[in-house]
Amino acid sequence: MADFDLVIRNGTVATASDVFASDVGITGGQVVALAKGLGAGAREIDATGRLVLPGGIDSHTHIAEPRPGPTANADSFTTGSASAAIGGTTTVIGFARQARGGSIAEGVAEHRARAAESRIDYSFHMILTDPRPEILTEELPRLVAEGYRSFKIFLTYEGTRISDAEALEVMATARRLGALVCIHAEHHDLIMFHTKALLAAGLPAPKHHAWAKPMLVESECVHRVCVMAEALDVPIQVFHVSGERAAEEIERAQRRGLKVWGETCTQYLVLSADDLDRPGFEGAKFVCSPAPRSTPDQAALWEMIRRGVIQNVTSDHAPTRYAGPDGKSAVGLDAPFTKIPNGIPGLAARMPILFSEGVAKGRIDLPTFVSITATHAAKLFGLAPRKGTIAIGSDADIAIWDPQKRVTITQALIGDANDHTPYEGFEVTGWPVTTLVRGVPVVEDGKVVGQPGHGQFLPRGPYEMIQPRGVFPGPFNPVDGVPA
Ligand code: DUC
Ligand code: ZN
Ligand code: ZN
Repeated sequence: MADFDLVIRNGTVATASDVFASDVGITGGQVVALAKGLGAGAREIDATGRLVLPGGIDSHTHIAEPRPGPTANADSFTTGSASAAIGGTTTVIGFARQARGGSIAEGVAEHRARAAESRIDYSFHMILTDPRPEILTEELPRLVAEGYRSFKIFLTYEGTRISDAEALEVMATARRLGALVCIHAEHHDLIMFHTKALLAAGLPAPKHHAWAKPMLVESECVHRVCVMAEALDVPIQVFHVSGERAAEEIERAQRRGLKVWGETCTQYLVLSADDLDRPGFEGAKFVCSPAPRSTPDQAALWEMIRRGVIQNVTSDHAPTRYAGPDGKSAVGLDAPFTKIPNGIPGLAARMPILFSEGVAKGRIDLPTFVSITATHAAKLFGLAPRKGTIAIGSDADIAIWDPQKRVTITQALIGDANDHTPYEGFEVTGWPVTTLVRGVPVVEDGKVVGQPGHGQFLPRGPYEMIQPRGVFPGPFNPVDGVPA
């Protein structure tokens, strides 16, 4: 009679705080023992020479999100979750979107149905495109209580963006309900001004996407949303911080004591505006927003990670194929950058690139890697301590890494439904060979073995980290209309 369902034996376990030699005993999908020399498992994995790490949490992923044509999101949850697991990720947070004029509850129900085929666990942010009073006061209280505890708002993109006045109403609602607001912060009118001038000057190529959205459009808006959050005493996360000046705004807000958290993405650490200038229309494969920046910006972001200003690195996986009737090239090989759908894929590449560029190259240590890929996201989005760590009682979401394995990233390896990866040819050291979700192998020796539907929805209840501070800059609390 075995003592455990599964024992991972002889590995080196790492969490966001410790690195130690230990076996891991798993029963009923949870970690139940951590010690050397554990008794027998019904199944055993020999992890000699391997790292045993918490499975990644990618808290910013666009999987199977519908969008108006002609282009389309390439992934279903079946393919997206396979790709995530290939790269060591065991939980994704995706986006349920409100259609303008429509209901967010409908968007959530539709996305739940799509996500039911996921092989790994999942939760959602709700994209609010039309925060009418009845949405804020009737739908959101119900949905937050059901476990959808974060909102995304956009301050740019026609058809998706909301005004500053609406953003303030969303923030006030989040404060009342105990939800977290995540923000796409770019100065819309300034982007439009640049865009008009670029097109008038005959500068419509993919590389001019970055010219239309210089760092200033982001850093101004990050500053603005931090001020709004300060005035209303509302915790926020700024999504996809792309370079130094935007990160400095986050740091300034944090120094004022605000609960402002910064996320960056793999692409801002390893890609640059030069990639948008590849021959022909190839630059379209790198069009995302904010735009990739410069090599000094990449270095500044690593420094911000080391200083703890940026605590979370996601993929912002937003896959559009290049070829075919719904691909990026379908807009026309001479189309202006304004017609190219924004977004690049990156679910599988995220953790290997961060491990290789971060840990293997000595920019960050192993606990920091665990924190930025899993633990911080678990805490910030209310999934801890069940997710994001290896501890007694946590879900056995585990990626077993070969830290020496050298891999050249190719689309064939990535396993999503896209037809290209922006990281094609990128060489990494370190690769997750086996990925377990609640103790069940989803990837084994590099092969996807997990079944669609194994993934579970993760409702998120109230939690301390996103409670307001109770500190207002003046004598009045404008959210509740009472003295502060
Ligand atoms: N930017 C986003 O904000 N979302 C998806 C893709 C992108 O580039
Ligand atoms: Zn965004
Ligand atoms: Zn996004």
